[in-house]
Amino acid sequence: MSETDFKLFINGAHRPGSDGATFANISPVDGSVIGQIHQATQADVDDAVRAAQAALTGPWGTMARNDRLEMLHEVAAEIDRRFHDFLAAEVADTGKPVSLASHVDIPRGAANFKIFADVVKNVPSEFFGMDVPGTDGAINYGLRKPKGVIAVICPWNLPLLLMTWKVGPALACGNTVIVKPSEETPATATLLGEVMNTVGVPAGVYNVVHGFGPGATGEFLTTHPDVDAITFTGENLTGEKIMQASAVGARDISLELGGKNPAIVFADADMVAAIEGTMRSAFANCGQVCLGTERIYVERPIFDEFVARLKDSAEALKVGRPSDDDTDFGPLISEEHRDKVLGFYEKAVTDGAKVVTGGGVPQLEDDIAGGWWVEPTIWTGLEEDSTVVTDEIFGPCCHIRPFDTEEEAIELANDTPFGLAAAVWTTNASRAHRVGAALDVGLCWVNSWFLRDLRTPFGGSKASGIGREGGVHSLEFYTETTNVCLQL
Ligand code: NAD
Ligand code: 6OD
Repeated sequence: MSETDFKLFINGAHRPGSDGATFANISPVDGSVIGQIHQATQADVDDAVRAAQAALTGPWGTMARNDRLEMLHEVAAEIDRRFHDFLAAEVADTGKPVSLASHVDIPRGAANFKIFADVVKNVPSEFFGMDVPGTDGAINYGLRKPKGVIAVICPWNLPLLLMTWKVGPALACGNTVIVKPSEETPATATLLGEVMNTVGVPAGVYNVVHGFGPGATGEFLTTHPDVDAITFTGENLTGEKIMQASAVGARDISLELGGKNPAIVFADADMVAAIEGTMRSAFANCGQVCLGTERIYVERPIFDEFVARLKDSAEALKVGRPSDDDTDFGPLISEEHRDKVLGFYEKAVTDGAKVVTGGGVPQLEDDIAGGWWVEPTIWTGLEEDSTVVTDEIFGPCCHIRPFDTEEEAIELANDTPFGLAAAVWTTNASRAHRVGAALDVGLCWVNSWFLRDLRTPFGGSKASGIGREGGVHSLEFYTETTNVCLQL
């Protein structure tokens, strides 16, 4: 892949879009153009779907399962071998610090292939013996078959991690995929095409179509009648549109959507751990993590200390060039997103917030001052009905409010249409179990955050999504089960 040219990857080959249209890939760090992205037309999407269908009945569909799973281990090994290419591509697209991408994004990109190859190998299907009077009985067993051609629609915040989180299990289950990366982050999906070819994954198994969403590549893909299932990560309104598209033909869908995630910090918490964990959950990836904390409820006796310590830690974050080893805070993804986040920073002030720290744009050296930077920001004093406290901002900011009782904290945390993730900080084990069970979320971390075991169910409750992926739950989504009932 040339660094400045992000082509489609269809049927095993990188190629431009059929009408030659491209658009610019902009660096979040300084606003410069880092490349041209080739845009897929309806005809290109049709080609990709045809290639994916052909691969299902061709060498991929007929390959022995163990050979297929072994091949996915080789994909992981090749990502590891080209670690620095993936790292450079991800950092250039997103502006995230190398210190983060080298520990989270790229290793998970490889792990998503290995772990799901092993899940498919090791998870048994169902079996029921059955009494049938007057006979020797019957046996029932479940056969898992690939669902077919899967459309994988991805966001920009963790491009390789979130794409392979779906492509890994989809391929392990024997499907073929067409990936539509975010228009902001085309690079690692494009690069993965090279890996597939190096390893010998048959043409048509992994395809990439670049472009925008509504009325463009994304919609061409999700409305394509020969796509058998759609897995989507992104914003709620986009998810609703894609769900409408999936209704045509009654195609299966998995939705991983937004959140407005709470953290609850009890007075008995380990303060050092709670501050360290909340620093990550509020500010990692410049706050652009769907699981991130934007509402913090702190038990009143430790409220002032918690706010003061979080402020000191936020002010100690090293904002700067992603390539500097000591940088731990990068820019937002785009100018549009920066304007949205700064709009919330203004709204917080209008709504009467006390700005504990941040609230603006940091002073940076001239060569990077043109990027999409904002300050890590902490507020107190807002009412719970302020849109700053109710709406997903997806930026490096949080509101902190005191509480007096466990019941009050649970009620505040649950008072949202979202239900993605929560973090609870306490050293009281009974309380940890009690609160973990009472929170209406798909994921509840206690004394931790974003600690991932890929065998566990992952997804959102309420408006934060439909379905679970991870471990056996991914197998449920990426396969069709046939029950074979055999009279003995
Ligand atoms: P987005 O919804 O704007 O875009 C996601 C993808 O959908 C992009 O590839 C886009 O081109 C495509 N798209 C947009 N409209 C489309 C349409 N009509 N048809 C088909 N495709 C379409 O989301 P984003 O801004 O890229 O990502 C940020 C959002 O993602 C946040 O809300 C965040 O919470 C959410 N997110 C959720 C999870 C999770 O696991 N629950 C993980 C990461 C991000
Ligand atoms: O860790 C994962 O598998 C996952 N899907 C993380 C999502 C992060 C959201 O930004």
